[in-house]
Amino acid sequence: MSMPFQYDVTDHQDVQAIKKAIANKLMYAIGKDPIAAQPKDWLDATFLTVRDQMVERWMQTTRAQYSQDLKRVYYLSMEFLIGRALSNALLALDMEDTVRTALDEMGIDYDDLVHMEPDAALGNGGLGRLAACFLDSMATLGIPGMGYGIRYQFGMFKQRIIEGRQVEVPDTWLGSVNILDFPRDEVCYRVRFGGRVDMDGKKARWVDTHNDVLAVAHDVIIPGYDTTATNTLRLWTARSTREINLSKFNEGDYFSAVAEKNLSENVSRVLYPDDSTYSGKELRLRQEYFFVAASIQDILHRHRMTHDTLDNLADKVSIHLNDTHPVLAIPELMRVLIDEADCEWEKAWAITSKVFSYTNHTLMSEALETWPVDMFGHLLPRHLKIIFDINEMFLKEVEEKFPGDLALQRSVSLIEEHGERKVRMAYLAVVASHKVNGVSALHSDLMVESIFADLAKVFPDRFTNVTNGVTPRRWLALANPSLSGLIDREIGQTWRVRLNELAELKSHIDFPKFVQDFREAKHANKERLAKYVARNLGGVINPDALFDVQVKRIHEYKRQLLNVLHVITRYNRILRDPDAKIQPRVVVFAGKAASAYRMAKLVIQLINDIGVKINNDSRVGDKLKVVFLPNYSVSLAEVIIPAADLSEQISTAGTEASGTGNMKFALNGALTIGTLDGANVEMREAVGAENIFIFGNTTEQVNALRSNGYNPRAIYESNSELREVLNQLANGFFSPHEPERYRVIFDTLVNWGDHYQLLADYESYVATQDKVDALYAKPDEWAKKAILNVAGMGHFSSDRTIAEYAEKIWHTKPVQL
Ligand code: 26W
Repeated sequence: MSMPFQYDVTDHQDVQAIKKAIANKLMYAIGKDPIAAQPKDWLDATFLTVRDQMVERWMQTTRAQYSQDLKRVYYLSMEFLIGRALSNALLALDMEDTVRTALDEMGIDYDDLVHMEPDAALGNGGLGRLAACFLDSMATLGIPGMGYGIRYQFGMFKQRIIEGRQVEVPDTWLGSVNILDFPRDEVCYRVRFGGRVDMDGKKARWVDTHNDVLAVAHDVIIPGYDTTATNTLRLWTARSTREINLSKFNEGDYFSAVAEKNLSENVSRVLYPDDSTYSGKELRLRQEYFFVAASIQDILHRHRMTHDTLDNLADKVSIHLNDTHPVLAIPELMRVLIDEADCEWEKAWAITSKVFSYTNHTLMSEALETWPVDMFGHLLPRHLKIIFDINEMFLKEVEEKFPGDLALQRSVSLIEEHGERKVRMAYLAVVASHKVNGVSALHSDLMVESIFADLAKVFPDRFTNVTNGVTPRRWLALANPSLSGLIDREIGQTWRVRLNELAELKSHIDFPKFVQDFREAKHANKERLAKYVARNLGGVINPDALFDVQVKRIHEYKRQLLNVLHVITRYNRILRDPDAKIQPRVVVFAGKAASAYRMAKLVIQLINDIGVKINNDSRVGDKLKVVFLPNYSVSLAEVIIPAADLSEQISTAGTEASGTGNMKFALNGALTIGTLDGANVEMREAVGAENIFIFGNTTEQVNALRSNGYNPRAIYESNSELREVLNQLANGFFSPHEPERYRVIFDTLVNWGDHYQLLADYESYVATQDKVDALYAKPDEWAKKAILNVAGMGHFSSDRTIAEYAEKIWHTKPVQL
């Protein structure tokens, strides 16, 4: 017998050992003398030291997963909005104190170092951040789960504000630290495009493809919190099949030799920065196929390492589709099973339709992916044929269940036939998945009443709800040390993995000392944000004012404009009656607009313009300040959210699928002002209706207005305060150098139908804001309600969400370690 390998394992909580490890990394891996090392070198050395600690756990988990032959979940997502990795890893491994002391003894400031790390911003917003929270929870629960995505060279753009306007700057995150990942050059698959389908009798062959590209794996380690369990996020990078075209190179055409390589590698170049309108660009379709084709090959390869058949695939593999973006995995798995593994169609379908499940994240028709049949057929001819075949089989099934109902067949067909023919990706996802879920109770109900109403007739048992959640590790323990330290002293530390324990805080509202400490924790976070504002914007904000915060993507349905209407209303009130007592407020906005979304960009400009006017008006002083913080990101959210008193969740009822920011705010002790939309509905139940500010029309009322005729102009004419605000927008009050700048906003709201019904909710919103002021004037009462919000958030942990997925949808069990 050979000797087992010997590893030199460093004790992760031994300060001297960690110091030595960091010094060794600095010298042998980075190649720097401590005297000459730059801050970034120290960061890299620390990263490598921490990574070593994770690798051991990672291998242990991987070995256990194989030996226990557990069912695996593959979470396919075009987006993973991870944020910073180092501080999160140190929290998971319980190494923060050790590393802090070790660095301190070497003369390096821990906090400075941690804040140097750029965010991994491989996502747009809610959907991408949800995927990151899910990875954290899957690892923490020991679910054998793996994420698959794209390693974009350029992630979400950086937002600069120049003269009040958004300017997009490329995000070159890979230029700096290479987080915790391992390049896997040997894990490499060919992905084919184009060509045609040859029929050899009944057997189809996909041939003559061109512009093929290689997908190379990068593995990111995902540590679970306080457990050995560690999962993997595998991200694909495109590499040209030929490094450069040698014949062209030899002919002296150096430029086109390199250009060809660049073109094929473009597929993983950049994240599409649009999270609301689907754009139908061919490169996007290429990206989608690229990452699912590589992932399916990889999944099957892994299965075959321990099984000699694909017959049991559905017992061992669950593939989850994060929205429709990875839906091509369905025809791709069918193709591999039929064309390459010689499965019969029926058997291939039986396997495929057991393997997949799908989450819908939006009801908005403009966001639903449909691909023109022509474009699709050019890029993926074999897949188009498979989709047609699935459709034929499916429509037969519909005919059997509902004989002669041609209208139903037309309505559920995978191919949209009116106008240009298009493939409906969401329908394909529903037809091929064994479960389809929405992301909040309301959203899941609306989903089967609206976009999938007819499909739900055919598959009544397929649809379900799994309400979103957020990871309490990043969103409370990491982001809010003041509050989490206080909670630890009060109820212990295990809320990090059993968030329901926060309910114990309910009875503590009767302890004046605790209420006082809670208020002080909030105040400390507000001071932290005020410092950030002073440093980055130069403005002074008063931490004693009420911090009223709306941070999220800028979109008309989220109604940042309604917030603006209220801010201007306040401003006018202050000017009208300068001596009236009014609750001082700081209204904070942050968020990115899709680069082609004119209205969203105009809203950003408006917020900045009213900020200039109000913040410089000496009659206003501390009573009102408006701040737009540039470049909203995961790490900025970690500073903003803990500092909020009031969380704005004010979308038109029926439009926000769930929201997850709403949960993060309440978890950090903010009160919500919101509509009965998305998860706000369930949050109201969890915290009690008396501890949340709900206003505005319900989904039913919104729909009734839409169908019975909604007249925003009548509201404009009847409400004088509102009229004043809207007139100021129309007449250039906030843009004197360009008086027409905001006319289009006035027209959209007053003359063009006000699609998101801002004016319908204005009065109720402003009246509710007045109630907010009144409560804030009683600091202890406010604090008690805020505590009850924290205490009520147990349900909104992504651990609960993932446990529900595992039980109801994936049927997976945790690994035993
Ligand atoms: C094809 C363009 C595109 C890209 C992304 C359309 C739509 C999307 C996403 C579905 C947008 C998104 O992030 N949706 C959000 O998902 C969150 C997680 O479930 C929810 O909490 C938010 O309410 C929902 O807007």
